Amino acid sequence: MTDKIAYERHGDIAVLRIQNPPVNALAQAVRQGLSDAMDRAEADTGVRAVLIVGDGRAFIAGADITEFGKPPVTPHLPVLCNRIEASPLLVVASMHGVSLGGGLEVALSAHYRIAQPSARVGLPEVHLGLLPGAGGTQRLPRLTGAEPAIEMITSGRHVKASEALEMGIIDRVTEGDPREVGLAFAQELLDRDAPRRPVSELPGAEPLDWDATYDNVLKKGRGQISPATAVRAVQAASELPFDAGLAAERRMFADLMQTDQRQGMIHAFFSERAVSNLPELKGIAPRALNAIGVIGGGTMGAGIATACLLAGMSVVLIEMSEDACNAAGKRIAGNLAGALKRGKISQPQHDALMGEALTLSQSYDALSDVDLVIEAVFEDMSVKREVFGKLDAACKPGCVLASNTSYLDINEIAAATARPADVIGLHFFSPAHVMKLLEVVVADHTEADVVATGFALGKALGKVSVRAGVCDGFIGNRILAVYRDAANHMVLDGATPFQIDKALVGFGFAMGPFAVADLAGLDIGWATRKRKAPHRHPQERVPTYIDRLCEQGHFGQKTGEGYYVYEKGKRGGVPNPKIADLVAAEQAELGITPRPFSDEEIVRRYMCAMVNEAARVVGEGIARRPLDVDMTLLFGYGFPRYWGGPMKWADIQGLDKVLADIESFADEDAWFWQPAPLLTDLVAQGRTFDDLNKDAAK
Ligand code: T1G
Repeated sequence: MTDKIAYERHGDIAVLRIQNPPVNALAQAVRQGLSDAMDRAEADTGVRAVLIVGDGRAFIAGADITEFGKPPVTPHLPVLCNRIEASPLLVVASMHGVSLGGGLEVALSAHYRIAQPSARVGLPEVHLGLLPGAGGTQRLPRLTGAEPAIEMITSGRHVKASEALEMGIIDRVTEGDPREVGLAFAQELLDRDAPRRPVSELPGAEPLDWDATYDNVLKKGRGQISPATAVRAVQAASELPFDAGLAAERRMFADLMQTDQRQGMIHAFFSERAVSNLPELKGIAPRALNAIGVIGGGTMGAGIATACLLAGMSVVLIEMSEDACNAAGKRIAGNLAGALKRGKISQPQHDALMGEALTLSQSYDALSDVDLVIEAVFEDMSVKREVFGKLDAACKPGCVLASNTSYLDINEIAAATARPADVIGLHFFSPAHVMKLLEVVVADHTEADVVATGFALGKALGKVSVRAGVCDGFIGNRILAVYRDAANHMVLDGATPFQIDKALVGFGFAMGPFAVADLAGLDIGWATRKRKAPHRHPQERVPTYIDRLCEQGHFGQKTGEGYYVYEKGKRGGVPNPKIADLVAAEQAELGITPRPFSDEEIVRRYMCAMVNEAARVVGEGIARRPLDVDMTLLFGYGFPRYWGGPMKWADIQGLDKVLADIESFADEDAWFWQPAPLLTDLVAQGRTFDDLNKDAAK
């Protein structure tokens, strides 16, 4: 018997308590312990029922994800679930906190289930590039029917106890200590001689139009395969006897385990949890974060204020005039109305946030008591320095002074104050109350507890916070500029912006770079090209055809015309016919003979440019670890999660192949395609980006 399961005898009931903190993951020792404890209960004279319950904050959060990719060890979970279900004793599961994946599958192998009102159940395996592999796709539809099961499995969502009761997944919802309510329920079942109810013996799921369902789920997955594969597994629960269905599920699970997507999504799972855990911040207490100041009430300022209000902080927002204050108030009201509509907040919460929690003012004196202030004014260094000078005078000692700049030098901004140690960059992404990414930009003099305060704010706002060093564009925008350049070069050489967008949507991005440029506004790129022109390297290729469009006042979606033409009230745009002529004119001017590009080559060049610049960013220490880059691109730049991020993608491709491609591209443009030293070194050492993540975790 392992120490992961505590065995207690309580009258006719054997209680099996799972003890594997923090979330009772079904590691080998837990599975072995459960199997042994079932044997013990069946051999324990007088025992008529078994109660399975979890210690700590959850029933079971699923299989132990850290075991994936390693050789599987017995007892295998599907076998254990069948063993539990087949027990001659009555088996009851008492669930609290989360019962996810293999955790819910263990509960479904019990004959009765009781749960706390706050409990949540789910089969989120698709978020790991997998499907439920211990009978979940066979037992759940037998309880809920095929459609609710497919919705639950392909969405991977956590279902509240009240809804799970309605769906027939659980039999009772009762408040109280999980062990006590479980014992009372089991005793009641024994007292009324309730029968064992193996779910596997229930009739299979009703038939559906499986191909249509499969195609629909595949389309929604935008290239992710696990949800669609799960449809085929539920189909087996409808068309095959239980054991055959279980075998089919097992085959599909094993196939998905071998996929790149499984690697990518598990990498994303652990990286999302590791990215904000910086060794150097261990034991460093953040400063207070009750009252927040925001300078500037434009889209970003209003979004940041909204995020802080939604996190329960009071906000003082400063604007230059009364009209501007009112406009900021309206933007925030609009954001909060949206949150109310999406059910993120209740009406009373909405009204409270629109009430005393928000102060709009034109005077910096109103900032005298805030703990942290975030500047979100126009992206101009002299304006920023002027604002920070005022903040230095107005804010209390110990107040953290943060800038939301998306590329300007934080050191230069900090130098406008007498307290550079209190200055940090907090780079939000638009819309700031929705986008999960927060770049915490650490300047030369930034104090460690100020960095800790930046991460604490990120956690409080529900953000994925990434530490970044100071350079033009920090992590995300710096890398974006380079892969965007690679796309522009391909346009000059013969690919159309529309083919490039289609190829990258095929790769898994929600939108291609040119559609994104139209969404963000072409004037931003235009301003950046103008800003960088004086320092441009003579060999740098920068297309000018799009400047022609900007000169005509066409800035994308906001003006109705950009790379695409947008009809009012219609989603998406149609390719702008003017682009081809503008490009052809520039090609003629530059003496370029356009050539065809395959979608594969487009994706390859785009990704190689991204990975190469990312390797520079890690090599220079702007990003601490490759996983920091991966999380930045996933949560701020729409990178498809099932690849795990560009660095994980590169590891999966093989860094030697990525380097070889870059070196071959350099034949045409040696200046742009200079291999990053870190990439060359890793290939020479036969190491991967993941090896660097592991080194950093030591
Ligand atoms: N395995 C291993 N470690 C896990 C884990 C798991 N299943 N779940 C959480 N952890 C670790 C996590 O890495 C972190 O570690 C700590 O626990 C706290 O987690 C056959 C194939 C449960 C909702 O997908 O969604 O069953 O960083 O920081 O925000 O069909 O964790 O502290 O070192 O996330 O409160 C299916 C995954 C598995 C659930 C808690 N289960 N976990 O969230 O804390 S596949 C899942 C979660 C499966 C079978 C299949 C969340 C949570 P560290 P945390 P949290």
